[in-house]
Amino acid sequence: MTPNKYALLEAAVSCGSPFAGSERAYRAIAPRLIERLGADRVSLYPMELRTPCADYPADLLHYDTVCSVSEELRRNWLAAYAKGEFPVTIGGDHSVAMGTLAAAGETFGADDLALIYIDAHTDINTIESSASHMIHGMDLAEALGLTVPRLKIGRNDADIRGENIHFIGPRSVDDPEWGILEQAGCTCHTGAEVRRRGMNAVVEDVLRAVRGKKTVISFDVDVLNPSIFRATGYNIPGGLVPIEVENALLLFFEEADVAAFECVEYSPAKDPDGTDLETLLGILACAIR
Ligand SMILES: [Mn+2]
Repeated sequence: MTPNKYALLEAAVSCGSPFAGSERAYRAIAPRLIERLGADRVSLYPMELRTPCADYPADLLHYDTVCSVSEELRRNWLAAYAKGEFPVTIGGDHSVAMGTLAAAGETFGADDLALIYIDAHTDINTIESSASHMIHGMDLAEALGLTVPRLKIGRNDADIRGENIHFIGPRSVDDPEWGILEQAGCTCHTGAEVRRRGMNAVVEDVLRAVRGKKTVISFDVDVLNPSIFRATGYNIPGGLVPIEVENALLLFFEEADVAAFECVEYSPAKDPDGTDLETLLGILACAIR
């Protein structure tokens, strides 16, 4: 089903990650989506760029800034959904998934929500396990209610159950994260598994698992292979190619009950000639139509 109206939700923060740049992604992407879809099919939810806070706890870097963005995003998401619009979060670093998942968990209920997380990483570190203390690596531990109460967005302790989280494409997973995601019951289809079995086989498994659930798709552009796409913080070899992500998105949007979409970690500052933006817009055209 094609929604009548998309809500384009800006999440203007990059200090949940070690790299500046992604806080301006919405300003590059949104005008192009409006151009393609037409202004009458788009509602805009812009956000002020945040100055990274100067003081923050050593174990949660830029805590105030990151959490204020996720809280504002959550409010905008809920307002858009209440108007019947299809929420599209444009980050920002991946910490903004805390705002998206808080809103989706409150709307659909943790038991009825599934997440397809297309990313080179699994972002499931707790405060205790994180070596970097960057919140963009902890957003799923937050959504699962696995980490400390002070890192909490929205009303629910847990916005989703681990068994309803399906990763596609991870190839850079911290050692402690394997234990956390296994304990939580998440399913991880690594980049290597996609290469070995093919994307379609992985998509079939995920479709079967998310059947009957409201599904959020969170797409981190760093899942892509750096030979093709480099405009993001981490350029890790062994990634997916655009057509794999495009096919997966087409199938998920055709066959799953996709209720919200998110695209994060695109950095216009690392894309001076705009080549990667064109690649990204081709991928987004398979999700937002
Ligand atoms: Mn990532």
